[in-house]
Amino acid sequence: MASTDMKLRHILQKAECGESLSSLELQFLLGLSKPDDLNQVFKLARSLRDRYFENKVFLYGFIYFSTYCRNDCTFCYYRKSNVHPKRYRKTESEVLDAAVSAAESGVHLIDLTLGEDPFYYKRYGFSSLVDLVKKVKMNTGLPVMISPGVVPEHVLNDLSIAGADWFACYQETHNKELYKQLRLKQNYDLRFSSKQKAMGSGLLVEEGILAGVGETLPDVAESIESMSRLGAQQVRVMSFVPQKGTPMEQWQSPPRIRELLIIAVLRIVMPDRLIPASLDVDGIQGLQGRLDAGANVITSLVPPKLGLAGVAQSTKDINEGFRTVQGIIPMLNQMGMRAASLDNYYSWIIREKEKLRMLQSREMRAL
Ligand code: SAM
Ligand code: MD0
Ligand code: SF4
Repeated sequence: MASTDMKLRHILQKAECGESLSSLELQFLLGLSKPDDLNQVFKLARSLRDRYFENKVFLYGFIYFSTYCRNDCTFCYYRKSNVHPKRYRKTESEVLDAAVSAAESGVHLIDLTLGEDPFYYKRYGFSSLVDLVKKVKMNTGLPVMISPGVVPEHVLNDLSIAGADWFACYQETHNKELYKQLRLKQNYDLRFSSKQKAMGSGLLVEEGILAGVGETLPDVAESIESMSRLGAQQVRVMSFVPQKGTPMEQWQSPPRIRELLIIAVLRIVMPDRLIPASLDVDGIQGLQGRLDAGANVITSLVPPKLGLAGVAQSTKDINEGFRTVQGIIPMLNQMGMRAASLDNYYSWIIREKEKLRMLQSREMRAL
């Protein structure tokens, strides 16, 4: 047997037994390209996922309710200086209608997302955000994720008290030099520590990276290790999609195998974490590949016809109703998978919050 085959087999065996992998081993996996090798990695990723989650996936409804932003991220369509996007800020009752409609369609969670909209950073702005979370939770009875960008610590606390379950905030890369080129004039450490603070407030955290923005394989390995050290409950990767009117407009979107391999390696390193297959990159077309790579959450389901946008794909598949529970169920079933029950999802969240509390009290005692 060739020595790279032996090496691959050895690494996958270690991973299967729950042994941790070195950075070089992660890089080796991330650098594979032969179809047969890739299939072995995906197969292990799926079997680890099934060990913890069987064939059940969680479904997240996405509500991008304000597309105003004070930041100028080079990769993002909604960066402040881009003149192309339609800017909107949905009213409270519009958000509630969208959330209820998503809940009725069968999603397990409502993800309330916004740009760093100056409206919320002004006096009393954050209290209206906190209020919105409370009302979405009351009106839908569902777990809520909030993706507001970096907010002050007391706001994280208030959001948690108001009933938010998750704080999502993606570092994009854990290479500080690269970060500087992506999130212009945004403090790396502040963004990273907001996630630790969120956990301190009892919130579950989603961390994530972009693929195809100039990162190297050692960068990706470093990111995966960083996400694992952070202890994020949900970890994601999304392929960069070039956006009109931005400095990265002329870049190419990376070959999808890169994102798929990263999903698989995330699953191998963090087998019991939630890992999204986002519909925001390739729409419904890209779903099967991502689930086959080991993802167990479908995100960016958007209620159609309400004038709501996606992020990386601002309109793709939305009004056609493909980014809905109904739109994806046939494909799930074809793959032998199914939507989890809401009870399944609630139990997972409750268990993770309990772990978080135990960790916190242990840390307090150690002080
Ligand atoms: N404004 C908040 C923030 O930046 O944290 C919330 C929005 S956040 C959910 C938007 C995320 O979508 C980014 O963190 C990035 O990972 C992803 N994203 C944005 N533009 C993208 C693009 N062009 N291609 C792929 N992913 C993109
Ligand atoms: C997604 N478009 O799930 C959404 C977004 C924000 N928490 C998530 C990037 O792909
Ligand atoms: Fe604003 Fe978020 Fe886009 Fe950056 S990624 S420009 S913070 S909406």
